[in-house]
Parts: sequence; C-alpha cells; structure tokens
Amino acid sequence: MDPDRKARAEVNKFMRGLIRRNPGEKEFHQAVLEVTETLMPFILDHPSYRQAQILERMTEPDRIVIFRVTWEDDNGEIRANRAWRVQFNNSIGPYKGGMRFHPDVTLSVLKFLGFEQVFKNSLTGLPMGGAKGGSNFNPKGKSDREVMRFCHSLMIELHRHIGEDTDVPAGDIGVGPREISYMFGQYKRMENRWAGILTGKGLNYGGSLVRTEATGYGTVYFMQNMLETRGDGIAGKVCSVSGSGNVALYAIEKLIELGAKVVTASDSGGFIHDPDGIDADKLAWLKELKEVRRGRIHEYAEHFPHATFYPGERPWKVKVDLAFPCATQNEIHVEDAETLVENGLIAIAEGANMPSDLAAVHTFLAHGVLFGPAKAANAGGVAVSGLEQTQNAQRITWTREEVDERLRRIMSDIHRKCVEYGADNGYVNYVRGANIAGFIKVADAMLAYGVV
Ligand code: NDP
Ligand code: 2IT
Repeated sequence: MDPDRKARAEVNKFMRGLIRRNPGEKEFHQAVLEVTETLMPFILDHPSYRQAQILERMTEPDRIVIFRVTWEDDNGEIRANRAWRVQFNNSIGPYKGGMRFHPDVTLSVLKFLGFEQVFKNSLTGLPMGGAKGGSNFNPKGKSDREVMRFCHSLMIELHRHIGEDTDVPAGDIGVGPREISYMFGQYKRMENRWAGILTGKGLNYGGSLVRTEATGYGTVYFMQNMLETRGDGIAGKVCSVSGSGNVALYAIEKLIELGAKVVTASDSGGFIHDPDGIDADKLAWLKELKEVRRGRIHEYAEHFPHATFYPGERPWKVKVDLAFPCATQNEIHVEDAETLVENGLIAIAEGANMPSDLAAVHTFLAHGVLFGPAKAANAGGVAVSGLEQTQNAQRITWTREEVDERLRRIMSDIHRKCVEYGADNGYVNYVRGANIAGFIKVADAMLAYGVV
C-alpha cells in the first residue's frame, strides 16, 4: 500500500477507537484528529513508538478529578457548579495548564485543551507536563464577593490535587488576576505555606513581570518569526484580532508597538471594525473598558464614532494581511478561512486554543498561508508561567527586560523546531512541525520509563 494511503487507514482506525472510548467529546476528537493526521506518517516510520502504543497512551489522561463546588450568592441562595482538573501527562515535568471558568465548559473542552497543552509545554523547552481545568461557573455579572466565594470553595477541593512539584494551574478564559488571587489566598490559608502553586499571581505576591502580556506578545513574536522566513515584517500590515480579553489586548498592544494597524476586536456579542486602526490611546480606553469596568465591545463603537459594531458576527470578513484569532475554539470555520484567503491573507497566528476548525486549517495550508497553530503560537503564556515557577522556586525576581528577552528566545526556538520538522519544498507546515517536535520529547520520556 502506498505510504499516504496506509497512514490514512491507520488514522481512521485509531480515530474509530478513540471515538468509541470517548463518545460525544467532539472537541477532544477534533484536537486528537489534527495531531494524528500529521503524526501518523512519522510514527509509521518509527516503529518503537508504535510498539509502545505511545499514541494510545498519550490520548488517555493520567487522571481526571471531577468535583462539585457549592457556594452562596449575594441573595443567600445556594449554588452548585461542576469543576474538573484533567491531569493529562506529567512525563517531562509537573502538570501545568490553565483553569477556564465559562458556562460552555465541558469535559470534552478541557480534554482537548489538556491534550494540546502537553505538546505546547513540550515545545517551550521547559520542564512542564500538560493539564487543564475549569468549571461551568459563569463569572459574568457576578459580584467580586460571589467570585471570591466560588474561588475559595473550589480551592477547598482542588488544593489536594495540586502543588509546586505536582500540578500548577494558571488562568484562561474567565480566570484572570482576580480569580488567581482568590484561589491562591485560599490555598495558602489551607496549607499554611507559601509556594508557587499557581501562576499569573499579582506582582507583589510572586507574580512574574510580563506574564500578563506574555501570550499576546508571544503570538506576535511568533508571527514576526514566520514573516521573516519570507523576508517580510509586521510594520505597515493591516491586522484583525478577535476577542478583547487578556490575549487579544496584549497582541494588539505589541502589534501597535511594531507599527501594524489593528482594525478589529470582538467579544461574544459581536465585533468592532475601526478602519482608522486602534491606536495606543484607543487601546488604553479599551483596556480600561475590559480590565477595569468589565464592559462590552459595542461600547467602543459608541465612544469612537468612526468604528462600526457588528452584533453577533466575527471579524473574518474584514480584508486584512494578518489575522490573530484570540477569543475561543472554533471561531474560524472553512467559509471564514476562504474569505480571509480571497481577501489576500498572508499569515495567521492563533492566540486562542484551536480557534480554526480542521477544515479551516486545511484551507490555510492548501493556499500556502503562513499558519501558526495555537500549540506553537500561543505558547508564550505558559512559557512565562514556567519562568514564574523558576523565580518562585529561587525566591528571586527577574526584570521586565530579562523576562521579555527569555520569552522572545523561547518563541524563536519554538519557531525553529517547527521549521525543522515542518519544512517541505520551501513551505513550512507549522502544524506538522509543532506536532512532531512537541511529540518527540514526551514520547521519548515515556519510552524511557518503560510500561507506565
Ligand atoms: P479572557 O477571558 O481574558 O478573554 C476571552 C475573550 O474571548 C473575551 O473577549 C470573550 O468575550 C471572548 N470569548 C470567550 N468565549 C467566547 C465565545 N464562546 N464566543 C465568542 N467570544 C468568546 O480569556 P483569554 O484572553 O485568557 O483567552 C482567550 C483564548 O486564548 C482562549 O482560547 C485561551 O484558551 C487562549 N489562551 C490563553 C492564555 C492565557 O495566558 N490567558 C494562554 C494561551 C492561550 P466575552 O467577554 O463576551 O465572553
Ligand atoms: O492555554 C494556555 O496555555 C494557558 N491558558 C496558560 C497556561 C499556563 O499555565 O500559564
């Protein structure tokens, strides 16, 4: 059988088993299929991985903790949510990965995120395993006190499963400095010790400089690295960004600093198009809106009349050179990808996790767009989390310049690995590069451990 057909047949067989073992978990199936498609030819060429059933083992989490979180709202009503921690793989270091608070969180979403985190963390070159957690709790519209009671209650259970050498959670959608601080305070009280068991902490209590900015900045650094392969750069490029949370705001900040023109931002209510570009003053206003007032993106168009708000839509119909999806999974479908390509898109870097569905990914690759997949492009966040862990362990604080320099180096190192494993006839398939490079380090550790 020709090698392509054999690989396709093996992928289908593997996926049938995975779907049978994990029924209904469509996000998890999607994330595994993307990896398996690119990895299978490599695994067929390396029988030791095959014999050791590495792919079967890597798609089965080490463990999943599921628990109830009971708390009292401001009216004295009792509320109950569900929370999870998916400890996926700790072969190369303690589990590491964010916590997501959003009403749409399901086990499938957290398994896809935990699975991808294993590869992403491996790519950073730092000693970090992969995990993800979260809850179907919706922080939107809750008072600070309600969020505090929820976070404290959640930590009463979570504290038994984490630790600086065991599992170190961080933020993700709906979990920012406020939530991290409440969780950290509760852990410290329960354990009577101060340790770096969470990252993304406040700067006065163990947080790292540049952690807030790291995911957005890192995504832009990765874009720079991709463009450089074609002798191109960021200055003068028109860019669309989706989202207006942590990742989006700091991607916009770095893009402005590098001379790009960012014309969109969004939230779950719709997107704004500002043809004049979001400049530093407008970004300061947007940060205040989102980080302090917790307001909605439509308010931008009310405040800056040159901008238009498109309710219920995503920004992909706007003609741009570069795209930065920074909101959530599956926010770019194949039609959006086709529109972006028809409009002359040069490159896309995924700040969010799995924002492009698989058909969209195939479209970008088929048209020779530079496509930076999430595992590689947004690894700057967890990389600086890793640097926060190192600083906590050593009881030292690095300067902003030092952390930023390390972040740049890590991103260009990830880019180099993607090129090493993804270059093909002058085109770099970063999806394949990231999946293979991320896989090898973890798989080789698992082989070394024997049957575990
Ligand atoms: P935030 O909670 O700070 O912001 C999320 C943004 O995305 C908000 O603008 C939010 O809008 C929007 N959004 C969330 N869910 C949806 C949805 N279902 N449909 C449309 N818009 C939505 O989260 P982050 O910025 O931290 O995370 C954004 C993405 O980046 C996620 O995919 C996350 O996994 C990924 N990521 C985050 C890292 C980090 O360090 N924080 C690191 C690496 C990846 P609204 O307010 O209306 O909900
Ligand atoms: O998806 C991610 O990489 C994150 N949410 C950050 C994880 C972390 O541990 O900093």
